[in-house]
Amino acid sequence: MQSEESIFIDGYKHIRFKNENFNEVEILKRTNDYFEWFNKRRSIRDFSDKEIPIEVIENLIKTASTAPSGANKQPWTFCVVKSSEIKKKIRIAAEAEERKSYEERMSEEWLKDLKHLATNANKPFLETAPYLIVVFKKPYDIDESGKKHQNYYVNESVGLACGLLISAIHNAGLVTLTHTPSPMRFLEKILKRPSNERAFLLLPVGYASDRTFVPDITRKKLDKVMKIY
Ligand code: IYR
Repeated sequence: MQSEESIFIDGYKHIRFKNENFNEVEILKRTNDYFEWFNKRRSIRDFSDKEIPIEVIENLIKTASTAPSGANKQPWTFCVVKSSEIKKKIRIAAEAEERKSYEERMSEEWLKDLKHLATNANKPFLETAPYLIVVFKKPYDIDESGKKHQNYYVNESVGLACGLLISAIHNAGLVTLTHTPSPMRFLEKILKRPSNERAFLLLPVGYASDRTFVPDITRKKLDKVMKIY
């Protein structure tokens, strides 16, 4: 029996998709408003230690976890670090890696490219921000019997989930930074993640500190990033 609301394809249930429809004037306004709001997003390195309810973090992660993923495998784990002891461990390990990167691993050109952002190996935000979200990717899943099952387009999927997470954080009036203290293996050890998880990105989440300055940088002009065929 097939009803209006659902059909079966190859034995699998498909449910009727319903979406809001807007007229062209509304679409133009909504897309422009969304752009203007989004264009205010900045990567922030100075965090306030003001607390945030865990329910807010749960909502952010529920949003991120709506991202499209290869075969809908949702190959991610979002580890939320609230504990100051664990934050301290992460900071010590991250700063050790960053010192090596800034002193030995990064090329002259790379260091020159970062100069205008005023970054360095010190990462106080890893202890100041009320939460760190450490995102792990899962190249494969392990079932109860220990068998491995491959996931698909894992980097794309987890990257998309991180993008949605960043947009949800911005929507909440909170701030974050896409921090990549490479190599990130220490995060797997400190957070005792299973063997199929690899650290992907670390995002401190919180309020910006009261007097925060960000580099005076601009987005590329539309004609540099968009080509119409
Ligand atoms: N991960 C280092 C270095 C760094 C690299 C890039 I590419 C940036 O855009 C910013 C920083 C750090 O977090 O300082």
